Amino acid sequence: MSSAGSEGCGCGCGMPQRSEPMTMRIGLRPVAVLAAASPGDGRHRVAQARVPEGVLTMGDSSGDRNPGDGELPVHQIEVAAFEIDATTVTNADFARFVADTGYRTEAEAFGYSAVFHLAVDAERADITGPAGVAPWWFGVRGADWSHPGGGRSSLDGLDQHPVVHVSWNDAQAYCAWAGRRLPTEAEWEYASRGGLVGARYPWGDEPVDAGGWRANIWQGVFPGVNTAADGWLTTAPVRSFAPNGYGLWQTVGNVWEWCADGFAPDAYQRRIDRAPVASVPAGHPRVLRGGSYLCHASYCNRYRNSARSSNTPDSSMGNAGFRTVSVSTGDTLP
Ligand SMILES: [Ca+2]
Repeated sequence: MSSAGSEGCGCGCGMPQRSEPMTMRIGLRPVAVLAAASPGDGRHRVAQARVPEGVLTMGDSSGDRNPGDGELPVHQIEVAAFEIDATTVTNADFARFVADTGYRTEAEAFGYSAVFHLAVDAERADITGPAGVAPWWFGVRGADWSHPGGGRSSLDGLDQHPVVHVSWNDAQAYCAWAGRRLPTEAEWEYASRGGLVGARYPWGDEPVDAGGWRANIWQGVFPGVNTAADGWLTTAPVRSFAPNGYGLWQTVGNVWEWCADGFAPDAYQRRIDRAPVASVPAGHPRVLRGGSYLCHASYCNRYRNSARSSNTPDSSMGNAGFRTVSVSTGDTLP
């Protein structure tokens, strides 16, 4: 985006990167400066879903994978039981964090973030033009978590929508405050599958529009015409549609979700099923999962359990948020 660098992340919706991998700026407010919480101290109020221990069959088994995303080979991983947010963190949740800490997100520090062109609500002078290789993304000065469309927008009516314009580093700061952590990529996929082995979507293999819409994605002709037949042009409230078998809402569609892991397209081939945070350089791209309201079967078919994407940890955009998991004794992730 603008002078900070703007290569696409390689995902189908062309999410722009704020900085090139390996040359990023470290998060402006190190996680360590925030007072760490003890798990269960009440700061984090998102309802929990219990995911039992088991064996994850990880990767694409549907045949509609995206070349280059690294969804193969399908393989199995043992996953310990954990508790995960039933929904993504909402604007109301994030507002409590900001009120308690005074935290400034990276979008606020940089002064801009990436907004999908149909969602821009800003003065023309604040729109810096296409943000990178995808012309439907604009770098918008004044866009941040509390101004999701730009300087003229607000959170009015959006308390229960997912917080967006938060970078991976911002998500880490929230986790430190909340006494939580981001899910690993394997934990995220296991939770999203909701107990269904090998299914394409959290609800099974039925199409997303069978019997009514089951997720918030794109309808129409991308990127110019969105009929919003599912009810939503951009984000939907976190408890929209129906939860999966483990009680998780909207793991696919709505917003991409940051995971703890560093991203490598050949991770499965190399059997690096989970790259610990500490093992990747600070600016290495991080995993994003679940797709967003911009996904469409004809263009960015990533509203699937196994779909993978990534972006640099200082990048923020209007279609990415996060959910957290419980910290257990023995966890090695921050
Ligand atoms: Ca939609």
